[in-house]
Amino acid sequence: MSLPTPAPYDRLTIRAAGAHDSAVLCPYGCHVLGWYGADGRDRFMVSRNADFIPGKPIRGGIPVCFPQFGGKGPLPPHGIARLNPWAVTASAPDQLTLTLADNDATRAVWPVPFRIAMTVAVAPQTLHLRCQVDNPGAAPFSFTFAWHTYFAVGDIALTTVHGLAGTTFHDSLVQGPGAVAVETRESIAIAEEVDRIYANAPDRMSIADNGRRRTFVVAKQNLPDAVLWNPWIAKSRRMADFWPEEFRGMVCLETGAIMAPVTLPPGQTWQAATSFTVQDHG
Ligand code: TA6
Repeated sequence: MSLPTPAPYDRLTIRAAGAHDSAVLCPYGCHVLGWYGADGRDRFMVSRNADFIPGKPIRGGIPVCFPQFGGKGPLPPHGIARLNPWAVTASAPDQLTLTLADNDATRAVWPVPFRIAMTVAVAPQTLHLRCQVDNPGAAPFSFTFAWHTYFAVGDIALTTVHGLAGTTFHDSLVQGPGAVAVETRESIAIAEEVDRIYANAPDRMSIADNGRRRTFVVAKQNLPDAVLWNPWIAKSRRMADFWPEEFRGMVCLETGAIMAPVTLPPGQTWQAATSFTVQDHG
């Protein structure tokens, strides 16, 4: 059965069975734009200045970073997956699967046969992400990957991140040997720009959104690394697709395979997942 082909920025909504939770995504980048509870409050942040322009990334929600995380490489920052429309290949009331396979546009930037499929499923208080990358070609290829999730928080000054104590991180804001250190804090507060890749991070982490009296629990599978990012004041002002004060209402806690690229032999498959659970404290 061929599924209807929505336009790249069409809002596709999925709803949890027997609950009020819902999520909204668009085919462009297989980009999750929103995740909502019964109260209608967004659990993700999308900038009011976000671009919805072909060829540009959407600021907020869950950018899919593939086949390159970050800007150090031959591809556009965070790769090409978030810059191309995906096809809807499976649909149910509470979940959608979208797929991007190599085409003339992707091959012009990254001359590699690939297929990436992502399933987004919503359940009570929970959002599940699953990803599968296939190598249909005759040669191996390597990639890095991340879900670059922008969590909405009531006030960054009242927000703490947990679960990373003892993890080695690479501070993207520091050059030289001092860039590598071990996280010592069980409770990480954010009061300046932070941009850290935590290598081999625990599979369970959390964000205490004390401003909105809720906790986000992040559980990852087959994604060794995590990224903690907040642009803070100066970088926020340099981002045209971001409102200068929006850093106060967001934090990125990302799950990925970043430090060690994944090499996929011909005919092989790579799978990974991440689940978000929100606990409301009333
Ligand atoms: O995940 C952190 C990071 O790599 C930061 O260095 C910052 O560049 C952020 O991603 C946003 O990247 P983007 O290309 O979406 O502006």
